[in-house]
Amino acid sequence: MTGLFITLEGPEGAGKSTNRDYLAECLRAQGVDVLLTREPGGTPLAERIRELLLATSDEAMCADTELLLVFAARAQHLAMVIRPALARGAVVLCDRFTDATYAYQGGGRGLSQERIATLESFVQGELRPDLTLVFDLPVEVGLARASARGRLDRFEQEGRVFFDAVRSTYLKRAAADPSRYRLVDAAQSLAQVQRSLDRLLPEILERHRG
Ligand code: Z5A
Repeated sequence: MTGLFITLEGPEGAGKSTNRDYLAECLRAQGVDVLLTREPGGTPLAERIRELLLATSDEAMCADTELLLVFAARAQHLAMVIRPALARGAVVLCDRFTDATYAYQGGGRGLSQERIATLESFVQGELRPDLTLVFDLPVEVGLARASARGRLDRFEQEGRVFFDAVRSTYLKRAAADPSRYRLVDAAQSLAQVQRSLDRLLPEILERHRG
């Protein structure tokens, strides 16, 4: 068995967390060692950075600060959680990773892809996800799902233009590398989404067995 790094991406309310848990259940039923985690966060220190990133405040956070905080949390998460789990051969299911940085700080905030790529190499070295599931859905559907939960965080308070840029960045990245990305139609019912994941399971198990 080799470690396998799978990330789940997509806009708000796309069902990443719900489906990450479903996928974990399916893999564990096959006897697979699964580690569930998320970004920003995944360690106590990185979760504190997450709180800084999501909290609304009177002082606006500048885009470079946001970018550096995201990568600071990621450095900690990689060192303490992701790399050790991959080294022991686990399947790591991570709710968001660096594709979210390209989508939110790149697409949404307008920071250059080159600057993000520089930090990506600095923090991750050669490590990239083996497989990335992009849960895609119309912006208004995702925002309606997120708003139904109540108070909106700092990102969820952004406007339509921001979320359109987030979505289109994800779609462009997925189209550019079909060997790594799988697009999931997240506007379908949860049962239909889970059937799509069932169809991906054999590929995941095969990749894990190396
Ligand atoms: N961020 C960033 O800017 N840069 C970065 O590098 C990283 C992150 C890593 C926090 O992420 C924020 O951090 C995020 C981007 C930024 N921006 N925001 N906001 P997060 O992943 O914690 O936040 P989120 O995307 O808002 O999570 P979420 O809204 O919880 O979405 P989700 O995990 O995709 O959805 P869910 O919790 O599984 O489902 C949401 C609801 O929809 C829930 O009631 C479900 O029961 C329901 N649901 C799910 N699927 C369905 C279907 N198919 N039909 C109907 N209802 C459904």
